[in-house]
Amino acid sequence: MIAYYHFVFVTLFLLADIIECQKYVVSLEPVNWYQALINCKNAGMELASIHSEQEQNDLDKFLRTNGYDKGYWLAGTKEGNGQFYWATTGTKMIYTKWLDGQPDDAKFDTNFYEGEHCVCWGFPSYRPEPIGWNDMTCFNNISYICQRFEYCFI
Ligand SMILES: [Ca+2]
Repeated sequence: MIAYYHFVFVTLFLLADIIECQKYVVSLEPVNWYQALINCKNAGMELASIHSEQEQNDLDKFLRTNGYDKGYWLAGTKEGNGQFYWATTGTKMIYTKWLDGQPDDAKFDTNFYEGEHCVCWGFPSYRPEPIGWNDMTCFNNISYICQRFEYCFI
């Protein structure tokens, strides 16, 4: 019997494709971007980053399926020269999905006219469609998305 289960397990293992996939967790606790980075780390995860259209679609599907439709911090931020990068991987932002008119580095009195340097998915008061990214003041308190890479069977 044990040999049979071993056979079944090995067969399933060989038939299945193993891919790298992401597990996403949304925290609705509103915090600033820096705290979101720390909170994900403390949870054994990373603030979410998106490197391809496939990843964006996977995340969008996860958010829609679970009814998350507001604004959430991503790990994007920018250097002094204005180049956006992912703080968790240190890589330049190549793939982007900015909302129309973003990033606008908006300067207003509540951010002391210093502009917007951190990236969020949507707006805090945003509803789905179209979906995309917005640059915001890093000290805004909003929800955030953590991610962790896992291996999945398909
Ligand atoms: Ca903006």
